[in-house]
Amino acid sequence: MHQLSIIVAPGPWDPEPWRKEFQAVAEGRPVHIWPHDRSEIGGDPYVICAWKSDPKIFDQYSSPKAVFSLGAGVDHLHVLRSRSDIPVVRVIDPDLTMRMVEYVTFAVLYLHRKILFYQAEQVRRAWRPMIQPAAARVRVGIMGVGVLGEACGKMLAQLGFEVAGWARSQRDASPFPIFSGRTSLGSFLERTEILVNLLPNTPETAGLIGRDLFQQLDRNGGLGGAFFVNVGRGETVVENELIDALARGTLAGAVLDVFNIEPLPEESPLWTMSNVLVTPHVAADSDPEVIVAQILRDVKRLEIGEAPLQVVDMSRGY
Ligand code: NDP
Ligand code: OXD
Repeated sequence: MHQLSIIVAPGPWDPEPWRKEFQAVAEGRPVHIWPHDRSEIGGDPYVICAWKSDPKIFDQYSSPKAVFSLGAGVDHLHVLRSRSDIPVVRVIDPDLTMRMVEYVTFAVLYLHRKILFYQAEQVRRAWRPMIQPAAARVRVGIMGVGVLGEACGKMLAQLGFEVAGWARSQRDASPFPIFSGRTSLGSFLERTEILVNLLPNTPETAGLIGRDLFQQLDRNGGLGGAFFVNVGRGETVVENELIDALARGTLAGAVLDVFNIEPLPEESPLWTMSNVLVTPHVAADSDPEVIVAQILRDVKRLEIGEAPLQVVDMSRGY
């Protein structure tokens, strides 16, 4: 096979850092930003590298040799679920994983060390030390223990937290206990005070986390309340039930990076709730330098007839 053309469709992201990075390593392969460079795209075999781009691209360019997600999630490529002929490739990268580990560690410590409350006290000029449980008395539960969830859990366990995970399938070995499947979800929630969501958005997980799950969390543990950290996807949460749980005290607080609608609409109550920290989907950014290098490695594999690494099973959605 000849060298492949590279079509880059970075959707809402600034295309220029991606253009620059792809051109720097493409070794002569044509690089086109879609839709800006549409008129230049010729008839050569190509791959598409996409992030939340208009799905029309797959009507116009319907036979890519592979589609690369520019991030870890592939839910934005749901239109390809029926195209088993097109390999969809995800990012697995130590840099992105470390960024997520940093964010989740920060969020858990932020809640555990009650910084959420001290921030509100500072506004009132109030000096009010609160009882501080040891990390070993705080139970963190991670929903979704894949590449990112497992790395986050390991770090939290090293800090002394009592960590457990919830996944779809059981595994032979894990650095912390794993509950698997719907039948064990109740037991997982009952032992959890800080719930961290790192599930992908799939037909099975959409709308899974809501009132019923929040009510099952342990509010009588070392922290004296239940907390929620969402870094997976907004679509997996019923947002009005989350807001209600935060208003009623079912949840004592939350750190939220992902939302049903992004950017989070100005009128969302989440912006002004004193027990909520909002960040604009920045838990683990994709760094063009590292991600493009990974894609180029796979483009070269495709050119010599080998399958890319990290192909996703789009029939299950992650
Ligand atoms: P992986 O695919 O490696 O792991 C997914 C995990 O979710 C697995 O443990 C899987 O279970 C579990 N899972 C999937 N479906 C179900 C289900 N129906 N029931 C129970 N468990 C389920 O994904 P990553 O760890 O790499 O990433 C997770 C998500 O994080 C991404 O899909 C993306 O949405 C989000 N993300 C957010 C970022 C941000 O900046 N906020 C940045 C990067 C990613 P099993 O192990 O049994 O397969
Ligand atoms: C991702 C993300 O999936 O940034 O990589 O959300």
